[in-house]
Amino acid sequence: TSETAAKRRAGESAAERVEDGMVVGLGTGSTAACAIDALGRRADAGLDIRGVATSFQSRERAKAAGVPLASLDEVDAVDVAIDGADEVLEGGNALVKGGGAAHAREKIVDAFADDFLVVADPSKLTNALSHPVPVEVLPDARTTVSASVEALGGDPVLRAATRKDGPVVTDNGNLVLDCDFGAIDDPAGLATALAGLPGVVEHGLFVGLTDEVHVGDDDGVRVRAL
Ligand code: DER
Repeated sequence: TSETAAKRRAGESAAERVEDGMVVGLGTGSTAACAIDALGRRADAGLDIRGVATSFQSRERAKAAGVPLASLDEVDAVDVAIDGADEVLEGGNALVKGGGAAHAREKIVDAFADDFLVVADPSKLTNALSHPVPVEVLPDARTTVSASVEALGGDPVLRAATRKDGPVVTDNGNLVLDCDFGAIDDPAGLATALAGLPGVVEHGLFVGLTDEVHVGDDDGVRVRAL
C-alpha cells in the first residue's frame, strides 16, 4: 500500500533508535520499507549497521536503500527489529501480520530481537483484533488444518495468487490459509491453539513480542513503550 507521511514518520522514528554497530531486523511491508529507507540514509552518512531481511521484498528494499545485509546465521544477536502490522492492539501487546505472507520469517527475526519495534499509521490501531489470521501450512496439511480452524470457530480460505493460477506459495514453499475468526477476544489462546495444529508452520498473531509501538500521523509520531 502507499507510503504515506504517517508511515514515513513511524519508520523514521523507529530507525532513529538504531545505534552504531547494531544488527537490525528489517521488516516487510510499506511501513517497514520507510524504516529501511531511513536506515539506508543513515548508513550512507556513516552509521555502521547490518540488516537481517525478513522476506524477499525487504531484502530487495535494503539493497536498493544501501543497508548492508547479513543472514540470521551470520549474526550473534539482532539488537532491534522494525516491522509493520495489519492490526495492532492499542496496548501493542498483540498484532496481526500477513499481507505479505512473510510472517514466518518475520516472527523468527522479530521474536529473536532484543527490541521489537512496531511501526504503524493510526489506521492499524484497534481495540480488538479482527483481521483474518494468516496461517502458513505445509501443502499436505491444507485440508486437515482447515478442518481444525473451523473447529476453532474460524473460516479458512486458501490464499489465491493474483498473477498466476493457483494459490500463493510462500518464500518457504508453503501455502497460506487466511482464517477469519471475527473479533479475537483471546489472541494468546488462539495463537497457542493455532501453533499446536500439526502442519502449521507459523501464524500471523504476534503476541507478547512488542517492545515499542511507533505510530506516525499527520503532525508527528507517538511512541509507546511496553
Ligand atoms: O505483511 C506484512 O507482514 C506487513 O508488515 C503488513 O503486516 C503491514 O504492511 P503495511 O506496512 O504495508 O501496511
